[in-house]
Amino acid sequence: MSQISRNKLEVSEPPRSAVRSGRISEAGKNSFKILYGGQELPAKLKGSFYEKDAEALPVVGDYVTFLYNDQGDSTILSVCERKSFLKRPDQSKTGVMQYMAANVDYCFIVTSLNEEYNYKRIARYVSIVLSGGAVPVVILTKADLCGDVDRFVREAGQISDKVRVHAVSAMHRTGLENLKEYMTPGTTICLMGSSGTGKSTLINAVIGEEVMKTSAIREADGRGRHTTTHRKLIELPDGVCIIDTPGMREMGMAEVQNGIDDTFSDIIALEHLCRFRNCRHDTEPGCAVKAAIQSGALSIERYRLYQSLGDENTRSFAAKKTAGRAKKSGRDDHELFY
Ligand SMILES: Nc1nc2c(ncn2[C@@H]2O[C@H](COP(=O)(O)OP(=O)(O)O)[C@@H](O)[C@H]2O)c(=O)[nH]1
Ligand SMILES: [Mg+2]
Ligand SMILES: [Zn+2]
Repeated sequence: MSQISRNKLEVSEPPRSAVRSGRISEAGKNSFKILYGGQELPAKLKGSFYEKDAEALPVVGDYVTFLYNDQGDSTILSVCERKSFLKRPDQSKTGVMQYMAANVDYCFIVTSLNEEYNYKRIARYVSIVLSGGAVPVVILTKADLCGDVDRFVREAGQISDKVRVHAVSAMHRTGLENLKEYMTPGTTICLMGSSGTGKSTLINAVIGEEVMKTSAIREADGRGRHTTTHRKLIELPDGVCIIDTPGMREMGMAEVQNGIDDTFSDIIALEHLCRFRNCRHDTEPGCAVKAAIQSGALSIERYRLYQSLGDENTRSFAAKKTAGRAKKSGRDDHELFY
C-alpha cells in the first residue's frame, strides 16, 4: 500500500474509522470476503469502483485496504499493486476477460495421468500462467494409474524450458516431497485443472491434514460433487495460501501472446534468425525454423502447437474487438463456473 493513498484516506475519512489492509479470499459480483487477522470479513466495494474498468476490481488474492466494520460489511477502498494477475476469456466467447487471481507465486497446473491428460491443454495453461507473471508447475496426478509415467513427464517438460513437471500419486504417496519446496510460508499457490484431477486430495496429502474437501468426501456427506463452485483463497496453518477453483473445466485463451512467446522462446529465437523478417516459415529461402525442423532440433508437433495456440489467441482477440464495450463487466461470474 502506498503511503500517499493511506494519508489521503485518513484525511478524508472520519477519525474513528480504521483503515486496514487484508487479502481478498472470495470475490463475488457485489460481495467480497477479506482475510484479516485469521478471520474472513464480509465486504463491499467503495462506490467509486463502479466507474473503473473490470480489471481494477478486486479479485481473489488481491491485497486491499478497507474500512473495518464490525457490525456488517467492511468497505474496500483500494486494491494494491499486483505482483501477478491471471486472466482468461469468459466462456461465452465474447472476448470479455475474466480476472481469476492475483499475487500468485506458483500455479499448479494439475492434470491426471489417465485419459484426461492433454498436451495442448497443458501448453495453453502454461502460456496463460507465464503471461500472468506466475511460475507454471505441471503436476501429473494419479501416477498409480499410469504405466509409463516417465514418458508423460518428459513430454510435458518439452512444452517449455520455463515449466517444471512433477508426477505424484496421493494414493501411493509418491512424489509428494518434491512439492514441499513450493509450500513455504508467505507463498501463494493457485490450483488449476479440471474437476476430479485430484487437486484437493493432493494438497491434503502434502499437508498431511484434511485441509480441503475432496469429491469423495463431498459425495459421502450427500452434498454432491459440485457444491463448491467458486474460487477461494485459504490460508494454511503454516502460512501458505492456496487458491482453489473447483470445477474449472476448460480454459480459453486471449491476450496472452507474450505468454505464448515466453513458453516457446526457442522458436521466437529461431524466427529472428530467418533471412526475411516477415518469413512465414513456408517456402522462403534461409528459413531457420524450417532448418531446425529438418535437423530435428525442433519437433514439428511442438511448432504446430505454437502456431495453433497463437491462432487461438488471435481469434479471441478478434472476438474481443467485435464485442466492443457492449458487455463491460469482466468480473468472474460464478454461475459461469459450472
Ligand atoms: N488413483 C488415484 N486416485 C486419486 C488420487 N488422488 C485423487 N484421487 C481420486 O480422484 C478423485 C477426485 O479427487 P479430488 O481431490 O476431489 O479432485 P479435485 O476436484 O481436483 O479437487 C477422488 O475420488 C480421489 O480419491 C491418486 O493419487 N490416485
Ligand atoms: Mg477440489
Ligand atoms: Zn522462417
